[in-house]
Amino acid sequence: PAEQTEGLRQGFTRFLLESGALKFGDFTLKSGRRSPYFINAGAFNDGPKIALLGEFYARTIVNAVKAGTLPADIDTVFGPAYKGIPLAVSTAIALGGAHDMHLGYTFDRKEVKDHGDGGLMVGTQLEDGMRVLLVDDVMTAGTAVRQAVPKILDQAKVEIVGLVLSVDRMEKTGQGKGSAVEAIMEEFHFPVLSIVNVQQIFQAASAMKDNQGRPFLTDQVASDANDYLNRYGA
Ligand code: OMP
Repeated sequence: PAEQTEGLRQGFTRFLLESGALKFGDFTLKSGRRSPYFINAGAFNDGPKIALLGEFYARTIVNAVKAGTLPADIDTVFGPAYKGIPLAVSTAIALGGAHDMHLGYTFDRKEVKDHGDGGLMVGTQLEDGMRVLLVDDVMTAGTAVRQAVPKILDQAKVEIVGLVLSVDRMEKTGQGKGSAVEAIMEEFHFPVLSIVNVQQIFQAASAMKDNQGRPFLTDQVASDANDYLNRYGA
């Protein structure tokens, strides 16, 4: 239900703010854009935080399965190395626990291994006909995902059933008018979901206070974010 999704977005926004994963300042992005905010999934760096992060992914996936956006019979969750590794593992753990969805996890090696079991992939090996769900942290221009998809499809004739992100920054690609997420969906023909998008973050955060009663967002931050999205938002 819509109310539950709303709760999920509010809860995740609070988690981003309280964990320090969402920072305000002056950040140069991979794309070269200078952004007044940055989402660093590396801030989810201890057991409780990574477990909670996995739970947020799992709930987003379960909701999408209920809505028919994702199939129920997914074989494995793939997270591109390195940052995608804890995402895939924590998501698979959360799905297998409270949500009773038992599936594998898979990630790629960045270096070639020529001894032992060899292989480019770690975890559940990709085989023809498998259904693979991609997870990643943040999408700006979609470069990270464009690199991950061919690596997966080179391994076996799998079906990529979708991509789940923590945050959709809702930015223009630089070519064409749509967002990077829209461009990826069109190019690869799978749904792209996010736990939250940047508009929902700022909407939810504007009403939130830290544990000392101070608002998380200053007027300056809100106005800088608004300017940035007017320029780069899709
Ligand atoms: P694209 O590959 O352009 O979609 O950018 C997404 C990647 O940039 C992420 O996987 C991160 O490596 C990094 N990033 C963040 O982690 N958080 C942000 O808020 C913005 C970026 C970024 O550089 O665009």
